[in-house]
Amino acid sequence: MSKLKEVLASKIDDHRKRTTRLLKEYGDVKVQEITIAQTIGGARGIKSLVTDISYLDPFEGIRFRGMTIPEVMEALPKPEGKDYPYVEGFWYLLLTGDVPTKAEAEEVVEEFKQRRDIPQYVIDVLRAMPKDTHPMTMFSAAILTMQRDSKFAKFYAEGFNKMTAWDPMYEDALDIVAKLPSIAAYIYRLKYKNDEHIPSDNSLDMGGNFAHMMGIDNPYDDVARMYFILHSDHESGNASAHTTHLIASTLSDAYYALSGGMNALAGPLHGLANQEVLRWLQGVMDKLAGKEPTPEMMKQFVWDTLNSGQVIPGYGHAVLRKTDPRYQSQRDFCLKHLPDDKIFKYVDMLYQVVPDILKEHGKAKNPWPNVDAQSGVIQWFYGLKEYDFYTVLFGVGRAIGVLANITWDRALGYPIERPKSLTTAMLEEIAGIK
Ligand code: HAX
Repeated sequence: MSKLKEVLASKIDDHRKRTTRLLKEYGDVKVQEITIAQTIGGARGIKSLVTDISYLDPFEGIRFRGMTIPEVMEALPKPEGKDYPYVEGFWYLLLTGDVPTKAEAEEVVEEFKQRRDIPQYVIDVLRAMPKDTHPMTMFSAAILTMQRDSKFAKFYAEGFNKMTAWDPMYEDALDIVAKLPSIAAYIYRLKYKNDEHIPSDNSLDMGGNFAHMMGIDNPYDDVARMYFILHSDHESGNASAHTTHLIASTLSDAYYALSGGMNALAGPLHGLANQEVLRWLQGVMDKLAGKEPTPEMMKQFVWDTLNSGQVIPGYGHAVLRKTDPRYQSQRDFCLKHLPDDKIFKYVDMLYQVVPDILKEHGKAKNPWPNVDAQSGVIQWFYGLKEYDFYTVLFGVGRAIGVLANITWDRALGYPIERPKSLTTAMLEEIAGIK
């Protein structure tokens, strides 16, 4: 058994006692009251999910296993000479809550290498899809296609045991996380690089190998490491994490669950916002026909978008009430590596003008930028200009968080999710409307 799996097994044993105690001795303690606005309004703020993998504070932003983004980037082991940590070491951290040593992280690197080749039948399915299929459709389909190999589904068919169900879920999760960069790179090169593919390099870690298979020079390897880590997890209520959790709660396996989660990520109010930011900026640049925008011009574009009834992509958040630290982290990267880039300057100008406009507009509860406002700029700078691919990159990262979560869901025996609905007449009665 790998060190990671051994540590995880012992953490699960300890943690089960805490969940059992809460349920048995304190199950009737109230967490909160719920309003009509929350019931109608997309369950906003309703505390009905549990995860220990990450926590999102509205004013501080995300913490992974209690650590801020800069703390994670600092603490985790890095490949020799690189600025960003092994994604494999981050996977270890999310699963166990422990910062791995370099040797422990590198053991996971080796384990991922063993599992990263894509089955031929997945390639056949991708190749059979119409060429204008959206990359997210291809990505989700590829994940779903691999369901036939699910160890969890086999385990269920052969006799399910609630106490050990996390083990095949973990094995599926590992198989999937290891393969996703290969699948993403295959889709990219099939669609945009004349169907010419670059075989994986066995000397490289996940981030390094992804950059290599994409055919993009370094430091894109560090971009990949940073990107996958930043996009991994945002506690459990966001649409992709929640969808994955919901599907897995039916004892569906990780392939079904993640494919569904990726379909949620593909919505423009969620992960697709990263492509929308670049699409929107391209529209601005086309209108300017090469001229530099002034802040006044930029303000006008923002107002035109709002007045036409559209949202400003990359701004606002359902939980956050300040600038997203994932945005900040990518901004720091841009300031170091591409301070003079034209699109970065546009994005930075947006940061100067959009919050005040959204405040004046008076609708958005959070006028500040989220992760998606900054991420496309970096990809564009390194030559990845096909912006409809950006959400796939988000998906590779998000898979790491949600798959760690559903492994723990099975470890703690969380039940099938089934909230209750009411009718409008019932709400009117509760409100005292005659
Ligand atoms: N531009 C214009 N209007 C906005 C807005 C924005 N960026 N953000 C919110 N609003 C509007 C909402 O559309 C809503 O309008 P209505 O009352 O007419 O329905 C109103 O402000 C209140 O919304 P809210 O409570 O502030 O925000 P929600 O929790 O309902 O929605 C969203 C959060 C992220 C979906 C929203 O801010 C939005 O649409 N942002 C733009 C799209 C985007 O960047 N999405 C990615 C978010 C991060 C993420 O999940 N990444 O994957």
